Amino acid sequence: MGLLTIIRKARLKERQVRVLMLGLDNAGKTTICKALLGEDVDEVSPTLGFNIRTIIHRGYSLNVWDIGGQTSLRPYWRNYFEQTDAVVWVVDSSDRARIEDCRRELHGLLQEERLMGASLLVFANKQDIGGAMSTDEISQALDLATLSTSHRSTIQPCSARLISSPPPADSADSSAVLMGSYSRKTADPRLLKGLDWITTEVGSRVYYGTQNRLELPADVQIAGGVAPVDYVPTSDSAPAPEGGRSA
Ligand SMILES: Nc1nc2c(ncn2[C@@H]2O[C@H](COP(=O)(O)OP(=O)(O)OP(=O)(O)O)[C@@H](O)[C@H]2O)c(=O)[nH]1
Ligand SMILES: [Mg+2]
Repeated sequence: MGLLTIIRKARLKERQVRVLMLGLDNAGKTTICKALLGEDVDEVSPTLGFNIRTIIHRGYSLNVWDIGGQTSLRPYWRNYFEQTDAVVWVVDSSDRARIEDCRRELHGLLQEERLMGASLLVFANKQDIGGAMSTDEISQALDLATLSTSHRSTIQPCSARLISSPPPADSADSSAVLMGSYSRKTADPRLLKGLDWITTEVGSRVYYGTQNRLELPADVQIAGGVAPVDYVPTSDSAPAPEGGRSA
């Protein structure tokens, strides 16, 4: 096991997760971060560099790097690849005109050697817009089936601008963890499902890594589309045997 792998596993055991959030400009990356942090989603402007946001979810600190997606900024994405545990690829589901650009960028990105160990969560955002592409359409257009042979992946429909009413104070809803004290707005629960998937993925690396198949805690639902592929540990990815614990 290489030194970087050891460092990475130590970090995961401390429940620190590095998440790279990428996608074409206007996809809704920054809005998703704001929604997940209970911030006002009406206040958003194009990201010209990057934002780092820490989202606490299920006892994990997800350090989310939200990078600007404009064409001129994409060459700089590679500056952020190191030590990435999960890539969150955000798609504007209403943007049919650029879905081929979106596919090309995503496939180019995942060729990167430094991202080989990273899991892939695709957020099919803007589902609130009439005529938005379904997750099946997006899966096909992005050819996620091919990517799932090299990266564990899933696709999750969502709408970062969808505002649901807060659950009751005694609710066990995991969004309570995210929001701390509730603001007026709460995030689309489907965004939280995406975070559930990431934390389960990371948990599986630390706790289930020696098994051939990813096992999920009973309360975790995987989004439709590309289900997590079977986990075949490699010499680089198999951690020392651990007791089975869920994230
Ligand atoms: N209708 C709708 N609009 C959304 C949704 N999510 C984001 N938007 C809007 O899409 C636009 C772009 O959102 P951003 O969050 O700035 O997109 P971004 O991916 O961060 O863009 P860059 O920073 O340029 O890469 C904004 O006008 C948002 O209000 C959504 O789920 N539904
Ligand atoms: Mg942005």
